[in-house]
Amino acid sequence: METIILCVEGHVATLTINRPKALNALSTQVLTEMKEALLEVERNKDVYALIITGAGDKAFVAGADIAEMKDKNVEEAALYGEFGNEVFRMVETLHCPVIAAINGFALGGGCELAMSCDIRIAAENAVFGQPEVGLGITPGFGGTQRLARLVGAGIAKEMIFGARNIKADRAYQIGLVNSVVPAEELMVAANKMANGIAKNAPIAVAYAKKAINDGLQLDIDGGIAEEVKQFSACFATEDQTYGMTCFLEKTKEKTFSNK
Ligand code: DAK
Repeated sequence: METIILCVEGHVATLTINRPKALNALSTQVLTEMKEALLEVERNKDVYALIITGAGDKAFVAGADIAEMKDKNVEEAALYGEFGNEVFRMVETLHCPVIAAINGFALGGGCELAMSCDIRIAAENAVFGQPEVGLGITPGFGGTQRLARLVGAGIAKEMIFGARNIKADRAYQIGLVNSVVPAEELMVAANKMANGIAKNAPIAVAYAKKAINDGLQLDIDGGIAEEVKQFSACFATEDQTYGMTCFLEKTKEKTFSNK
């Protein structure tokens, strides 16, 4: 792969979008290679958490590739939108939690990629925005849907209609990111969180992710039913017996088997 770097350390994988000269803009090649990398992570059940970040110190992702998009016709734009959404849904439904480590501009498709992750940690220099209407288009990789769900319709509309960027502190204030850290501490913070997650029972974490994500699409009764389904499924795992035995035997250091 030319535009994606994937590395695995222990139970944590890091996917870096590596096209810094174009501020990691999402060309078809980037999206295609990202899909390939995500399939590799999905196959590797030893990966308990994934971090997504951008190469360089300026951008997470500055958006979809405007040069590539400019001359598309309606059908080509629809195909491009579908493909981007397919890749972002893979991020959202990956078996393990995905943390976005946002190291600069997260605009358009970059903001949308961050929002398809489970948790967002921003560097102090991060900038967020959905500038699409200033280019004559609407957000096309889920921005109208995920931003409204994350920060509420009013603030999402203000950001999307106004095409105005916001800084990291405002993103934290509106709940778009979980935390803001100094730029030089970003990857340390992301790895600390990922490794903290990886210490817990991976199947339980995966089921909890599914219960939250699927439950958000349902009414409260449907959501509770989904939770019951995931909760009871945990009792078919060795990690449930092990985790509860460790508690009763006062064993502090646990190593879950992912079975
Ligand atoms: N696409 C392509 N190249 C980009 C880019 C992008 N989004 N962003 C930056 N670059 C390139 C620049 O062209 C420049 O290339 P060279 O001129 O050096 O060859 C290089 O990266 C460095 O950028 P700048 O020289 O502009 O750097 P500055 O520090 O001056 O400015 C900036 C940084 C992030 C403020 C600026 O680059 C900028 O405004 N970039 C564009 C941000 C943006 O508008 N992003 C949203 C893109 S639209 C859909 C599917 C998808 C989408 C919509 C619909 N459907 C099919 C329905 C998604 C749309 C978007 O994401």
